[in-house]
Amino acid sequence: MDDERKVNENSKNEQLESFRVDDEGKFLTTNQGLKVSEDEFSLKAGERGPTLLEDFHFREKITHFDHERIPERVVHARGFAAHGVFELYEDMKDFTRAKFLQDTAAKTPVFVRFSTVNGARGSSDTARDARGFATKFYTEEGNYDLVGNNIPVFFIQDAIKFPDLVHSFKPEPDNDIPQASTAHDTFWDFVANNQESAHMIMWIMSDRAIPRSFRMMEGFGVHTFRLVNDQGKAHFVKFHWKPLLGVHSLIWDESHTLAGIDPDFHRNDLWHAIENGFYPEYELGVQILDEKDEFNLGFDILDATKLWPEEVVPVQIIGKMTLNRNVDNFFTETEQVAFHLGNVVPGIDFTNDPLLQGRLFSYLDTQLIRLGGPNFHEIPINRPVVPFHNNQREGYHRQTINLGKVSYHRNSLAGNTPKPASPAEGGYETYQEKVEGRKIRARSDSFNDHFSQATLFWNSMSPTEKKHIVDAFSFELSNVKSESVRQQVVDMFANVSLELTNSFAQFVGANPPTSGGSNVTQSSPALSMEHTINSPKTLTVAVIVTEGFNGPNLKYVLNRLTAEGIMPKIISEKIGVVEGTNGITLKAEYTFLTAKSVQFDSVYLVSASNDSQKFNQQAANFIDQAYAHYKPIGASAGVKNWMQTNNLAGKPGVVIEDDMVQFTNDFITAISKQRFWKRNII
Ligand code: HDE
Repeated sequence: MDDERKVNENSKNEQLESFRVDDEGKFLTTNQGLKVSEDEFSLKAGERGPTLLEDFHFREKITHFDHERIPERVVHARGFAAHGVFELYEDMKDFTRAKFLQDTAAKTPVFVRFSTVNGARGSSDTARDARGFATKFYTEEGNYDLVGNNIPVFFIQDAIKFPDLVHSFKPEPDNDIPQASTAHDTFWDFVANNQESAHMIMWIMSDRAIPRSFRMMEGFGVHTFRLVNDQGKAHFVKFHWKPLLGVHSLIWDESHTLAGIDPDFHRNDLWHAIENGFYPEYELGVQILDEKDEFNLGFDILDATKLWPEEVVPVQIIGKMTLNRNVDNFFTETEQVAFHLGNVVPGIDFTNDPLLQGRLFSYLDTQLIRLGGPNFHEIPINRPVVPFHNNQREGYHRQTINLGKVSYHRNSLAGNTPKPASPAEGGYETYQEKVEGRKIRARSDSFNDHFSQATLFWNSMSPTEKKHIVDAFSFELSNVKSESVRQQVVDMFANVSLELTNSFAQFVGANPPTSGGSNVTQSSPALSMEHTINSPKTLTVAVIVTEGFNGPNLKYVLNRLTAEGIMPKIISEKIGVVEGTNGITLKAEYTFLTAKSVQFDSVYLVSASNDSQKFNQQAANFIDQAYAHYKPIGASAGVKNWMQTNNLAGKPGVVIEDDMVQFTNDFITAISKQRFWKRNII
């Protein structure tokens, strides 16, 4: 009776294979397969005459073009995605029936789409914003979607407020300004008047909202979900993705500059990492809570503005996801992928989190308008890798050719099939949570503490992270025109920390708060990025060279850097071959016209130009900027004097060659460290 449900790592790829078309070397045809003899000139009555309506080829080509856009996502419009595989470390049978969380030999195909939330499809990658982190697992029991963000909490507690939140942060409706930015009146007006947002705002003002790379950020399911095992026993669960490269961020000045010179910064980063075989890896973690502890954490676990501190409920690492293949086509895969929280498999269930409940409605509804009808599950990227059978028929763009006459249940003509499966046969069974209550539009009192965890977050930050949060508040509020809104925000965040508000109130033209302060003294070290993994892998070095560089020395350094997984990028006077000593040559990919310091993690000055003052000045500017952004700087022996004259020698994170081996070791260590906050920068 049952269908073939074996899934392996290649299942999705094999399924997509049948939809791939390679046009190269083929004759041009219409969509009807007719070979076309002319594609540059429309059909006319005479060489200078009017175009004829009869020109079916012209009409087909233009009509298709006119319809080439679909609505962008209301939120998360700008995104980038990749294929990969999920492997389980540990059998989770005690907690869940989900087969892909039981079989440690299984390799489940996945598709992940990262996104910004606020900006339009063409906006910049590096805007200050939460990042979407949506994963579709193509499992043998159907698709499971974990639609998360890189921040573990959310702005609001009840989905009914989502349109209000989004209207407030999107560009203002009278002039459609500003793009992809929360630094404007309506957003901060929303914040001050919806104080449940306090905790999320602390994350948004922190460096988490300007990630260095999609490969270097965490992911969170945000809501409390349920895992249910074979015996029907349930546990509460929070999902985490932990990047093996650690969690790293840009700094605000960089992200601003990048928005102009490389708006595709994160796309480029992910695409090239995968193309170069540096596959991004994230471990899947779960925080599991026994049902009897539902009320023991000191806050309501149904409230999406709360996280479970890792020191209280440890994160258990259970598997790993590796992204190992770029898409073949952005539109058909990244743009058309349709995530939905309601895509679950047996053993994963929901809770009454009112934000989650609302999302269960919204995602399906959104796809109907975006993808033009109810058959979007047939689009290749959305198809499960196992067959689907039901009595749904017809609708726009239906592709399945269902056989037979019967499309209803119950029936006798088809032996009453397709038929529901019992749980033992793999049927999804909703967890039988006991629910009773009066119909009421209200929020539980247990959702009313909006500030304690915002303070917990603040207390957990390092001095550098705190400074960045203060700077972010100062920047955002300085862009708010309404004096009253600025004051309201200061007064609101006084409840989080007076240290915080006193540090920025005066800069934003507001009065320091007259009351406030918090009694919360706890911190959660896991929240600080200072304690993350530092690895040199996949970090970039801008290598500045001119003709006549010391060939053997540079070759040695570059070999060592690449052996560590570091990616050197050569910058010179012109692109193409640069000749060094001993017949050693390099290929420059960039000049100062096409490369700016903000695009690289570190810089290595190898040689200066003997005959170009301009080149030397540009190199100096490049290094100044890297220095101001606290980045590692390496210098070869040949430019030692130059480094000394420019006052760079001896500064934190500045490594100058004396001994080649020692220099290389120190430079690699500096690159792994990424930032040298001890520099005295005004
Ligand atoms: Fe979403 N969200 N969301 N969201 N969300 C959408 O669905 C919505 C929320 C998230 O790469 C939309 O297909 C409501 C939290 C991601 O395609 C829409 C609420 C979290 C993505 C929608 C939330 C998310 C979306 C727009 C409040 C983190 C991009 C396009 C209850 C856990 C998925 C679409 C992709 C996309 C609704 C809140 C994550 C409108 C109503 C909390 C990663 O349906």
